[in-house]
Amino acid sequence: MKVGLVGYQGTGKSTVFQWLTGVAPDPAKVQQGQVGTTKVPDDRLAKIADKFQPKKLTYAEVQFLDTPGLLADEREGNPRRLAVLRESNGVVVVLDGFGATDFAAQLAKFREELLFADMEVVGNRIPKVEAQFKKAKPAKEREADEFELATLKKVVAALEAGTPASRQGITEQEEKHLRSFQMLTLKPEAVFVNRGDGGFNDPLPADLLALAPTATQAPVKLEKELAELDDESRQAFMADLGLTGFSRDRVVRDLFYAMGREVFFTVGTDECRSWAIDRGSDAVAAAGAIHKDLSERFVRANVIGYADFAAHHFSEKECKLKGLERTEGKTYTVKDADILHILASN
Ligand SMILES: Nc1nc2c(ncn2[C@@H]2O[C@H](COP(=O)(O)OP(=O)(O)OP(=O)(O)O)[C@@H](O)[C@H]2O)c(=O)[nH]1
Ligand SMILES: [Mg+2]
Repeated sequence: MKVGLVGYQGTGKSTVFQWLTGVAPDPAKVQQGQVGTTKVPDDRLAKIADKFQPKKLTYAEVQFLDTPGLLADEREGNPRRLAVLRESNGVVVVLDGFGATDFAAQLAKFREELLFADMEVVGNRIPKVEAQFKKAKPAKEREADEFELATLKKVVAALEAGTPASRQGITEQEEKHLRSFQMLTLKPEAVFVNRGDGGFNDPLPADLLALAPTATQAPVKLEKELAELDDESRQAFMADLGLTGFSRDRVVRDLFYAMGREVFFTVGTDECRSWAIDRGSDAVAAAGAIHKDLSERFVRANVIGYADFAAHHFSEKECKLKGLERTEGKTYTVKDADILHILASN
């Protein structure tokens, strides 16, 4: 999963990128989108590992992409700057929360950039399809061209009216003609407010909190600076500022879940591990996250819910005795933090 950090110039994307990934931003790489990888912290997995003391402890990961900032008053060049995002699986809009206060207006304006970029890429295809009508073609192909053209025009009109592709009710058949555009407004979107050293304890405005997924915030630069201090001064400063802890782990988790992902666990004395999957995945897809082979030879999954596992000392044996380990088939919808044991044929 690759998540693009996007925003206007100077909203702090590179600062947030470094804070999330520990990777120093390299101006030479930003045009292509610099990638950094982060483990998704998980207290539940940490507790499981406390019990199992495995040889290896492995966390699911998420990749963040630092991208070039957009120019607020030069819309023409922005689609080109956004092109680096096409291959990402989701976008995090980073808003300036240290120099500006109009968060909702910033977001609305930025969303227009995404709409505009999609309009351009889809709209550019229209004359190419129209040119097809000048050629003699069998009726079947003609019909396909007509369908494609109608789809493109409908999508562009809706984008022009301000409706992101994700809310256009695009059908499977229409999606086939749109897939190659990798539309930005079709990707999951989260909003992050990069707070300055004041106001970070204030709640976000209601319209941002009402977003689904809800917007999150943190004083990123401040936390980075505090992390560099020695323990004593850090504690003194934090007490002064009314900061009770660092928010990086929470933000990584918030963004991971905001992208429509969740985890399941595999446990044992060799390895305890969290695996990232799309929310709502079935057991076969979960097996495929471990290994393609495992999904192809899937027979069944033994499942213990996390709450049951925790309530019974993280003991598979105890859960089995209590009848809390279920046997599930291919179509079982995995729940976040399920403990899975996949059984496959030889
Ligand atoms: N005061 C203050 N300055 C910040 C904060 N976050 C970032 N900055 C500053 O804002 C400037 C831009 O930060 P970057 O992280 O480079 O912003 P960016 O979004 O990557 O910028 P571009 O890549 O040019 O679009 C830097 O000078 C940062 O030090 C903050 O929370 N408070
Ligand atoms: Mg930058």
